[in-house]
Amino acid sequence: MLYHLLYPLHTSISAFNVFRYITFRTIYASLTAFLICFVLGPWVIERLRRMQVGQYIREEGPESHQKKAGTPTMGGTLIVFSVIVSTLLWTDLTNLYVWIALLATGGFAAIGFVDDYLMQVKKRSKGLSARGKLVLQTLLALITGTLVVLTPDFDTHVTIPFLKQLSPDLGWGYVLFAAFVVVGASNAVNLTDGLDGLAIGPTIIAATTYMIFAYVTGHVKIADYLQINYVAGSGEVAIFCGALAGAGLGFLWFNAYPAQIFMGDVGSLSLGSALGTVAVITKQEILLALVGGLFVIEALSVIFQVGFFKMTNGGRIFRMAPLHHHFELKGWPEPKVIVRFWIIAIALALLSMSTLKLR
Ligand code: 57M
Repeated sequence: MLYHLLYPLHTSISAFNVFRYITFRTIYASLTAFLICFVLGPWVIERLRRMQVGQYIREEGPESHQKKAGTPTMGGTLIVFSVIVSTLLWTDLTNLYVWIALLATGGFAAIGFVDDYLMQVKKRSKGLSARGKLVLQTLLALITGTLVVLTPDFDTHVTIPFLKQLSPDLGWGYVLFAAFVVVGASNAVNLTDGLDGLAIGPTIIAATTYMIFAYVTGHVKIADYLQINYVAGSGEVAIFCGALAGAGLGFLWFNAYPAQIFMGDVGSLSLGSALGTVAVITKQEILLALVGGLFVIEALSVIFQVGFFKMTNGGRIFRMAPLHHHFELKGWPEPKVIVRFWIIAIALALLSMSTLKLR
């Protein structure tokens, strides 16, 4: 909105020329989202406490988690609110990709909100059924994928990291591929959100990485130099990524160990879908498996644990899945698990950025 209101005034106030620059608006979108979370955080925590939206802790979890019972959850409402307000404030509102990213984020937040509400407010221990949640996620992801493919000049070739020559064109099949990326990312972040700050930290790292990808992908000269896909208009999505990272930092202020608030499914499902949607828009879809490699590792630990359990009638690979619980049960203090997982996330993000040159 500010772009439309203030940039046109640059002819009389030259300083307003700065509003044309994506870099400037990305920085301030990030700071705006951070400040909204930072300022509203205490009020939201207090409101959730009064509404008794406190986390129920399942007995079968690690003993150390029992003391977390009652921690306010559904803090993802604050994250999503901050991202939407900041994005609307700082982006070019005629950009279709921005609206697609907001639609996916808001839609997945709504699914998570219903699940949290049923579980935490209506005290229905299971919330939405796993199948029901997956159907809703898939439908929304298919709509997101279709909108992306329908965007003028969108290229339905899939980018294969490191292999410049190999880039298969999926045509309309790209909608299914995009939906898989979005739903997969959403659920992987959800599984990871099991320790204080464990999901939001890598989300900030991934959002910052895709902020860079979106900027270079939307810059015709840099995209040409790097020999990556040029996606006209994807630069504005860097501002959305900046808002994601800023809101994440603001939320981390309160979700840091010992957490005063959890994000809930409303946060984890929406943040994952936001990263998946941005990965599709910037044509760095498969690379998300590296940028968000920590989320992939956590999801795979569950898949292998459940698969092995079924194959061996009760055998376990890990002491408990997802992987963060395995290290907790090995005796690592929670903060040590969290920070070491953040370190891995940073290393994977740096590796993913190197693929822009290694082609
Ligand atoms: C999402 N939710 C956390 C919080 C957060 C198939 C199976 C692997 C599913 C998985 C599961 O239930 N996943 C759901 C993870 C939960 O966090 C809430 O959920 C929101 C995210 N969706 O925002 O509201 C608990 O995580 C802890 N937490 C923190 N700090 C945070 O900032 O400490 C969360 C955020 C919270 C709190 O204790 O209650 C979760 O862990 O459920 N199931 C599991 O992950 C369970 N694993 C398991 O059963 N493993 C089995 C099989 C099935 C693989 C095995 O290894 O044999 C573990 N989680 C729980 N109990 N709660 C262990 C058992």
